[in-house]
Amino acid sequence: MDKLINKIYVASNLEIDIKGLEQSFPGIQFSYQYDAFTDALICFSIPDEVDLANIKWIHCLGAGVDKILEANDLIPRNTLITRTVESLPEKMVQYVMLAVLSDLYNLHILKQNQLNHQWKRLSPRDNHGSVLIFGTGAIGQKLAQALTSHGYHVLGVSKSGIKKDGFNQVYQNYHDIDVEDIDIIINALPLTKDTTGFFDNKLFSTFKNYLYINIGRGKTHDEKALYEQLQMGNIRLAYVDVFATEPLPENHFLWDTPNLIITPHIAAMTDNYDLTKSVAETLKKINNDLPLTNKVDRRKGY
Ligand code: OXD
Repeated sequence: MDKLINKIYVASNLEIDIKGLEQSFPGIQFSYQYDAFTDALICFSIPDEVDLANIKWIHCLGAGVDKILEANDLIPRNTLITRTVESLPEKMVQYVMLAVLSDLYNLHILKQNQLNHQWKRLSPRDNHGSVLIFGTGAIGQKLAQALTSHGYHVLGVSKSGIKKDGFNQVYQNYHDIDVEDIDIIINALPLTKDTTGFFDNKLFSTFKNYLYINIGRGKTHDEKALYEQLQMGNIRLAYVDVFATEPLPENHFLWDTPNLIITPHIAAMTDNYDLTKSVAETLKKINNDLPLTNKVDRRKGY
């Protein structure tokens, strides 16, 4: 990428520290308006008004770059794409721990009993089973470390099958795993051509009586299959934060699905501080030719 960036269009409601950034990077202008001098973008998806031919750098507001890569064919070959990571993995850990602990204590059943004025002393579940995380990137690794420190045995599935920090073992194929042992499945997959609809009835029904958590993207699972597997009880409880269509339409069948906790894409939201820090650190590395840990591999799609 040509390192000379002049004007960065911030296509977001997040208030980044423009004054501080402009002081740290003299010569670079940040603006909430697009104009013909714009040669870099901070966005979640490519705004319609942008002429991509002039864009040298695109920084994604979030960790998932699927919306930006919808325009991959129109983005110049040399354009650098980076993403925000910062505190997002830690926030994902909090969300996952919320789901895991509320399942452990049967919170959804206790709440139902409360609504029925019923005092039933359900013992907490035991937590001896293994956790299986699909996706072993920055977020998957942070989850694996946190769950390991809570005493869980953590397995992973990834395209490469390469062992990563926090995982006891990583597989290329979920068929190679001892299915009886799996008590919790976490879907932290990025959305790519290969992962679209990856969680289907076949995958879901390979495992039995598990907690399922999706913090990745809604389109990586088949929502009808999710509904059916919850009905059949293969999934005992699901926490789902992401949906094929967001906002989830008012008349969508998932709203009334038993044992499904719906959260409106709030597991890990980028805030002003995260974004400012991520932009500053990425720019500093670009200027000093340092390796970027948040660079997107456009061919892989994440
Ligand atoms: C993200 C998101 O990609 O919020 O970070 O979905």
